[in-house]
Amino acid sequence: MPFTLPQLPYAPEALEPHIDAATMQIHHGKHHKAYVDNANKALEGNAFAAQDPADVIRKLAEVPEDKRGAVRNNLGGHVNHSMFWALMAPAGKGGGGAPTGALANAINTAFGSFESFKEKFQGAGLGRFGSGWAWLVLNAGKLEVVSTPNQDNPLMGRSIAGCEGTPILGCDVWEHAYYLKYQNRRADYLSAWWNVVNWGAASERYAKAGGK
Ligand code: MN3
Repeated sequence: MPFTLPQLPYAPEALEPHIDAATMQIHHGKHHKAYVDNANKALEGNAFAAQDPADVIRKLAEVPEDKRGAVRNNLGGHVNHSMFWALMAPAGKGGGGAPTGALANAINTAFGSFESFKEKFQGAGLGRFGSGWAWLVLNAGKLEVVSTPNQDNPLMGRSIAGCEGTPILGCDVWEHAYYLKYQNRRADYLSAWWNVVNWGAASERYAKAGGK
């Protein structure tokens, strides 16, 4: 079965005013769709096309060399964006606030406080030159903040992505994620983004990753 574009779990305008409807429509319907289409093109007729996309990017080194670059960028993009939509929710309706339970405790242990975690995460997003992602990952039982270029994902491993771990939270810092509303003001986008973070979804990812 080919890779498919997941539906947004909310209306495109549901994240306003923090993320505008036009950005969501183009980001999901054009950018993410192109990653899906190009990943399908790259892996057409290949056994990897029937596998879980996250599993495929985990073993990128096994993908035939002539397809590896296209899979890294496009299947990486598909995995990253599928996760990104699910990690957001309308402000006050599942989005915003602060983490609770085990994830909240682990964030306090790893970073001192929720506030210092947010500073570190925003720093990772701001410090990423050009296009990429800021991540909160669970790596060997510990939470870490990392960032990757382009559509790399920590699941690809240190030798490819420059970092490793299971993503708990990820924020797209490509200009296409914020330019229509925020233009060059990536810091403003990152500050506003906390209003739509779905901490319930992040907690589920944390538990599934084996976080305690
Ligand atoms: Mn994007």
